[in-house]
Amino acid sequence: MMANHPTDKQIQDAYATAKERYATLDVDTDQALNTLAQISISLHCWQGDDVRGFESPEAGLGGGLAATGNYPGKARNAEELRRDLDKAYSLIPGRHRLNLHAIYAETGGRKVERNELRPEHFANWVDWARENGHGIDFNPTCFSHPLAGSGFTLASYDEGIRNFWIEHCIACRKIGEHFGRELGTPCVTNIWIPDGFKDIPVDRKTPRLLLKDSLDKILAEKIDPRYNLDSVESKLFGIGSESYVVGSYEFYLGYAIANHILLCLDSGHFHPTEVISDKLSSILAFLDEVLLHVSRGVRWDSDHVVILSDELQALAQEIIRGGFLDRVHIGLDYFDASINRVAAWVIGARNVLRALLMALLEPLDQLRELEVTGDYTRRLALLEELKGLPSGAVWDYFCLQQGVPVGFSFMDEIRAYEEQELSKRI
Ligand code: RNT
Ligand code: ZN
Repeated sequence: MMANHPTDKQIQDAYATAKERYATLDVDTDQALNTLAQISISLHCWQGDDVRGFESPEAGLGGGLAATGNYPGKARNAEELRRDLDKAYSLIPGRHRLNLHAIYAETGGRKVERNELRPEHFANWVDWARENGHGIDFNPTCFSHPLAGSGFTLASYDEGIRNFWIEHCIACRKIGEHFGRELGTPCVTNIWIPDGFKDIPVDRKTPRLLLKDSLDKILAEKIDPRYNLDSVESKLFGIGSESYVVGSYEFYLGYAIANHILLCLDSGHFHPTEVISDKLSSILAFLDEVLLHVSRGVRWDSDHVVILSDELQALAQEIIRGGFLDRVHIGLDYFDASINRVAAWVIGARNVLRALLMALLEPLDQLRELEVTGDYTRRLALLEELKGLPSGAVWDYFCLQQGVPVGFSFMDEIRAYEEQELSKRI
């Protein structure tokens, strides 16, 4: 299918009309776009190679994670992954971050144990990030490893196993600090562990106390928050940990508040009808900052590509309406191996930005006024009316302004990249 794309003039005219239309509601579209241009999304490197990494990609994915599909062209090494990321960033308006995992270390073919990883193993990533203006966020990889084979890491009953993963997490915080120092923007280092039981445990308490103790050891050394911010990510269940997950929401919420660190909310890590949008205003009453793993669960934590769903819009509205932009770190977390992986990044990231734009285009003062004065009829009517306003024209103009393809035309670039690059990877 050859799509006809709108001309620049058509985009500009549509924007001028949209701007006037929003002005009737006292919404300043230029201001919304200025704010949007400042927002950085952290793109998860692991969408590019189905969470394999470079350590032993043949070994298979552990931790109860699953990337299904066999679309050709996944990145097989760091050069390919960076090339794919470059392509993705070039199709997303704005300047964005990279979310790296420890298994993406480049050790020059030498086996380096995870507890011995150092900043030098990420030198190429730092150089690339500096050249391209990306901040980096980081994650210890506490899965896909023989010492995670039992399903337990930081909460293992085996002290040796616990210590290995404690050392790994400490090493990762230092690498995060290095990223922050080198790139001039703090790295959020996020700990997620798979620990849990497939079947009903007898003792739910002890693993949690062990995890608490491990985290205390990991965080014992203070690191300047200008360089590294610590975060912990909760989960409800995983494959192989259906009955009990040590690092539950309540556990980490408590831990984060007690220790003044960040909490990571992954949209796929709750009961299927439970949403993270409603949690932000509660959590941020007690925590300074949170990290989001924006994902999409379909019936379970399936990590589908993020679409412009009602929940994504609700999440964006909570961030904007609450004035939380500088306290919420927005990252993506999904892995779909059944479609073009570069497009998967682009589609998800563009959707997050679109949701934020729609939230930025709300006549917030008016809506608040209606709520405070108890005029819930007008509140409902106005909220519904807003859905039909031309936010798409504002979005198109933003893409034009930022020098990235407008609308569906980004898929032309994806197709060309697939022909020139991805299809050659056999
Ligand atoms: C797993 C967590 C975690 C991972 C990444 C790869 O359920 O969501 O964030 O997806 O660390
Ligand atoms: Zn996650």
